[in-house]
Amino acid sequence: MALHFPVGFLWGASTAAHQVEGNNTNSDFWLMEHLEGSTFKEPSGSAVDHYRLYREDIARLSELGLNTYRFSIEWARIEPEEGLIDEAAIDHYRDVLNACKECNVTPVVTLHHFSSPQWLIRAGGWESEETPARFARYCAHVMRELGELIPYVCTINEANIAIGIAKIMKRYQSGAPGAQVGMNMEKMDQMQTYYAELSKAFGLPPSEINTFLAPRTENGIEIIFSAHVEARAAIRRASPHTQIGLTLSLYDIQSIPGGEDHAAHALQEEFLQFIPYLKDDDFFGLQNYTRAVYGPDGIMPVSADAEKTQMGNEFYPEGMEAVIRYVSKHLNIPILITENGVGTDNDERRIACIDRALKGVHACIADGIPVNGYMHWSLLDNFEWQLGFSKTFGLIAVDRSTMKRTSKPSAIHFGEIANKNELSLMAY
Ligand code: GCO
Repeated sequence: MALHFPVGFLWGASTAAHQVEGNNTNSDFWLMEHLEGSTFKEPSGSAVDHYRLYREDIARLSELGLNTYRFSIEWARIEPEEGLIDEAAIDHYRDVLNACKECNVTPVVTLHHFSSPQWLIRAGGWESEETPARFARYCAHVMRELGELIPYVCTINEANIAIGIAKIMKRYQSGAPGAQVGMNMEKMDQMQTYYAELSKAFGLPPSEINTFLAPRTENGIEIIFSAHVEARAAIRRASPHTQIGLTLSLYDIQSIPGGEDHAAHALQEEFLQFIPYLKDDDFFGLQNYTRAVYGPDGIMPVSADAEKTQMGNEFYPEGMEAVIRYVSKHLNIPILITENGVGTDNDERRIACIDRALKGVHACIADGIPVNGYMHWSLLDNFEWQLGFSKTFGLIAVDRSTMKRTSKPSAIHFGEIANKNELSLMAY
């Protein structure tokens, strides 16, 4: 039996600049990765050299059968110092967009994917009242220059990630699901040394270093979402044809008897509270990797017999359907799946992840929910933030000693689904 997808469905894969490009030297992450006592397992270095090899990577994506590429533009490259635009960086991304066009690939561009310019952090970062205006100014500039080549833009990736990070810091070592991003919990103990170094590097007391991937005050959360709203207005002026959204990191939220209130609270905290900021967007970017189950005492540890991913999360592709359903119940705009995937060295499980998640996507579409695309995380094995290169989410493997790319069977499999616009049901 085969499940057919709507004509024009966006089949794609995602990356983020800092995770793939390499040598993002003006970003806050670059600085943090190189500190003594760094919580990063290794620095990003030349990552997978995508800043140089993007044409090859986009051609490969297209040859596989995919028609969409989600990638991010690095703010620290465009504006390495406040107010100073690097025209060569603009030209670079123009060429990335032209490479997509030449391959008939639809670009979905993210304007902020976790990393920020160092100067922004020195100026107060993601707790400063001035950050929304600074972000909107950068977005407007990019969209004035490149907007005609950009049909879809995500302003901020996982704008709600601070909620997930605060939670995992609290429940660290409890065995509950981690954040849907690579945080290195083993090094939590050396946080103090690290913060002292960080303080020197940024010239600020630790409490005033507000990078994006950190717990936020309530005011900080509001600043992030205001940055989205201001950027949206600026982008609409600069490039009226571009569809605008943001992305959130969402869990399938489940409960067992007695856990219903905790689950309801999680839904409110992780999703519902943000709806006022999103309801006027053109689309919603949904990102899901696992489920979180609540019991009478709150979040429950991942069960011992569950299949786990390299990230320690439960392998649970069925979560996708549940998340689409709760999002569409509360938000009446088209949905793009901007990330879903699995860190694994067993590529057959990646195939199972794709098929099982897509089955859920299809069921939602069949019920009339407007899901217009699915972008797998990730196109390439890459730099999983604090966890370095140890986690493999890619459809394409990269030998970092030669930068040679090899498509995995999952890439071929996913490409065939995209080509045929249909999913054949198999048993896993
Ligand atoms: C995210 C991320 C990616 C991660 C992925 C896997 O948005 O959290 O976009 O940067 O690599 O989630 O953990």
